[in-house]
Amino acid sequence: MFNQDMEKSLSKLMTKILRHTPDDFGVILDPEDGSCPLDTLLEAIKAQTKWSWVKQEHIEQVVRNSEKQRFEIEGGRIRARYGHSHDKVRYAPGEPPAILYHGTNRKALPSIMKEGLRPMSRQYVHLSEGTHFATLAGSRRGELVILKVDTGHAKQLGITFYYAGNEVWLADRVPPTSCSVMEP
Ligand code: HQG
Repeated sequence: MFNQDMEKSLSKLMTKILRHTPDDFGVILDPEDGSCPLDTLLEAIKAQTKWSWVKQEHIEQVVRNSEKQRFEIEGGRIRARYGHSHDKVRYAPGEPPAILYHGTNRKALPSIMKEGLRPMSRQYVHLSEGTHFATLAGSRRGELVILKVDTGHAKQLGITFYYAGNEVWLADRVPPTSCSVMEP
């Protein structure tokens, strides 16, 4: 039986392979879009003793049920849409809404207001069109703080924004003067 716990656990393994350490699983991701054939991912997962029974439909179920739409399947290939720490996936530059949101925690605020938003261990800073995604992200590490990013201001300072789909935008960095704390 493929229950919710197993689905979550398989999703974590998939993010590990598709975002962070494909080499550890013998998977080579496309250097442009970070994708690999669905078959390749399936074989890499099945090579793990614990997951030897997995079928393509289980992977498809994880993709379908991910509230944050972490993955994308197209033309027999699969990729993580965002969140990479491994090679830098390329995205087309886009025209973002005037305001984007970033969820963080109270302790990180002084440093962010001094040096701006940095990708830290990922390849890009993660931003969203609405506050829901930002709330999910920022609630993971202590007291939630939501930052509003003035994208027009950031663009004037030379920042490019990239669209990763499903309301998620990425940037190489965001200057501190483009960020303000959203009052509750
Ligand atoms: C913070 C998860 C100090 C930043 C999430 C964040 C999201 C700084 C942390 C997605 C800083 C990095 C991405 C600075 C940024 N000084 N702290 N200058 N600049 N930070 O996880 O955006 O469930 O790498 O505020 O929910 O939190 O995995 O990025 O707190 O959607 O699909 O440094 O990943 O989605 O943390 O999360 P992360 P994120 P999944």
